[in-house]
Amino acid sequence: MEPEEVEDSSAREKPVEVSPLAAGVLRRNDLKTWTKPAPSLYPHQWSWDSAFIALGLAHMDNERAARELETLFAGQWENGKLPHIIFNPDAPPKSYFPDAERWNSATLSSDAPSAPHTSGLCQPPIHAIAVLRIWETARGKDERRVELARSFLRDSYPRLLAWHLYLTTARDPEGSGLVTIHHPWESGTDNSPRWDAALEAIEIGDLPPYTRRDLAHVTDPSERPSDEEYDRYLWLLELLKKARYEEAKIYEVHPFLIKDVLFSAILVAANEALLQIAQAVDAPEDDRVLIEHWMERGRKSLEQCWDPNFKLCLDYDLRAERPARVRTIAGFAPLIAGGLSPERLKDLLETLDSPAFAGNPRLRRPLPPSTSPEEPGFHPRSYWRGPVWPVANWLLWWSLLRAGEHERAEEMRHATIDSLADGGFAEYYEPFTGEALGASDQSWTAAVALDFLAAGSS
Ligand code: 2M8
Repeated sequence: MEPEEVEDSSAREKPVEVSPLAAGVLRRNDLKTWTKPAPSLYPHQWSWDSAFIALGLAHMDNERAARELETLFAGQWENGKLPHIIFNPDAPPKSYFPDAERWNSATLSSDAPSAPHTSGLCQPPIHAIAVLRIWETARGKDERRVELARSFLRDSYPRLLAWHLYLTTARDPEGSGLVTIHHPWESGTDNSPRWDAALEAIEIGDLPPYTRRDLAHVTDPSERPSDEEYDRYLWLLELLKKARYEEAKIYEVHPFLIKDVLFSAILVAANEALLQIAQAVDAPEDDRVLIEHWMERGRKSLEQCWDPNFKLCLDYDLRAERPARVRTIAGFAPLIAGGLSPERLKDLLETLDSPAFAGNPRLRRPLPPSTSPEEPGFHPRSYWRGPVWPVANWLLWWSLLRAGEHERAEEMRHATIDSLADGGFAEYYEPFTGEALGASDQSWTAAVALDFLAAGSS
């Protein structure tokens, strides 16, 4: 499984050849039908990691890329939810916590599959974007490959539609256009200061004892969430179990209900991809009208979350009935959702280029830190509190391209490839020094590298 045509002229001049190294990471983390996000820290299948991984694999082996998502779809819940983790029965014991037993989803919810075991949460819906990429990379290749990709597209479409239907109904009973998350882990940006105020307001009850496993894999604990944060994560999990993962019940009683703008924007972009898939598989006209409606409603609702002072979009805490006033990369949600007015695009680019983000003079490279260095909750080494994440760069790069901002997109692509050439395929990077942090050999970092490189060679 070697990368095909993923050479990039900028990377070619560098002492390090990024493409074969990226392919090597994906190969080493490959478990045949799915890929571990990282060699030891994450021994199970994660939802949005697998979608990004499929994007990268599409450039190496189209069939294997499709298989990655098929494995994930096998864990889909009856109600359409794609779970955030599918547990690997062969993972070394005590390698990750919370494990399948702690989630206990198959026993608690009739919506959950009895096998494979899954968590009770979900993650941002990159999947339709990945499915479309698999189709795009297969087109123009040999007939067998095109046929396989076409049949994958046909099989995936109802899965994706059910997934988006779940998000636009169960996760948006108000019909607002914004997705409600039940846990910071659903945002994918776990310990971002976006969630600090909401988490602080939660009173922890009788929490069953637990042992963190993540710290055994990362040497510096300051790079991971704190113990206080973990207690809150685990307490929320207990509450979700108490509600037997029932959406209506959760809405009634759960203390953490937040309209997540990044999640919602990714859903709009994924609906744009789903619409193209619907066209390709000749889906009923009604489906297409529905998907278009979701896109339009999503974009409108993000506009309502706009903060004119920060010139960014803000999450909304349904329990506290107020926006979370913190500047993080999630604020660029409207850029990801697309369909912007020229004025809004200008505002967002101004914020992106400003010292609050990629224009900060202390940065090693012009890449946006996950949290603005001007925020009190910023921390340059701590997970989603400040480090630069290549997957987040990918999302912004892709969105800049869709917005017609080719020069800026190229700058982001080159700066990200350079950071990987220097630091390897880390989970995240210290923004001022470029130091590699978290897990090494992180699959989605390698995967987006392959997609970045393919864009340079096309
Ligand atoms: C991180 O999240 C998991 C919990 O889901 C963890 O910290 O244990 C996040 O970065 C998340 O976005 C990512 O999908 C996951 C696996 O890479 O790790």
